[in-house]
Amino acid sequence: EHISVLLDGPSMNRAITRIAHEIIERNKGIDEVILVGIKTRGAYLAKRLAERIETIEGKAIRTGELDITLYRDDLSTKQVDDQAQVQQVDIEYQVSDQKIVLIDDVLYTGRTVRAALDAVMDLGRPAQIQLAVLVDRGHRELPIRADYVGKNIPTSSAERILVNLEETDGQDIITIHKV
Ligand code: 3GP
Ligand code: 5GP
Ligand code: MG
Repeated sequence: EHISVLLDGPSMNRAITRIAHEIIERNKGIDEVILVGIKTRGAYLAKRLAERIETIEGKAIRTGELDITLYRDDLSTKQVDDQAQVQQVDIEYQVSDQKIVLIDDVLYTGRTVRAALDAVMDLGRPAQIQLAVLVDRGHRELPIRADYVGKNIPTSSAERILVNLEETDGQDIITIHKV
């Protein structure tokens, strides 16, 4: 099987540092910002972004987590039937009037993010919801886009992006695979 490396550890590290700076700049600081990671790897990325932002700004940033599972209906070729379901909401802060930055590893159809938007808006009325992803692989099925992108990687539907993080997989590396 042919495997290509899309992002090695140092490149991933630089992308996360850049996004940390972009989040601070766009929001004119972080006082009203809450980072919300989508489990599993999005939550670890949120923690890394929080650490970096805290180092740059010299103060704490609030974080939370969402657990969202995507059910793909294998019997149907109609992807319209896919359901992204929120399993758990772990945001201990009031979201009203705050700027929520959703964070995920890969953005694909947009269905996971749509479910995340619902879950956040069920908690109150945020001032803004923004989206940060490490990889945008294209193939959106909904009108959703990311505000912060580590790397745009055009893919075919038959390809998968493998995101390995130190916390979950022992090393930082992103590769692309044909399936
Ligand atoms: P994650 O929870 O860290 O995001 O969905 C379970 C895991 O499978 C995900 O880990 C994700 O990295 C990986 N995965 C690879 N391809 C896909 C895909 O097409 N859809 C989903 N939902 N997950 C995928
Ligand atoms: P979407 O809901 O946008 O179709 O898919 C986003 C979610 O599915 C992300 O949380 C991501 O983890 C996962 N996902 C979709 N495609 C891929 C992929 O090619 N590689 C990985 N690692 N995850 C993917
Ligand atoms: Mg994910």
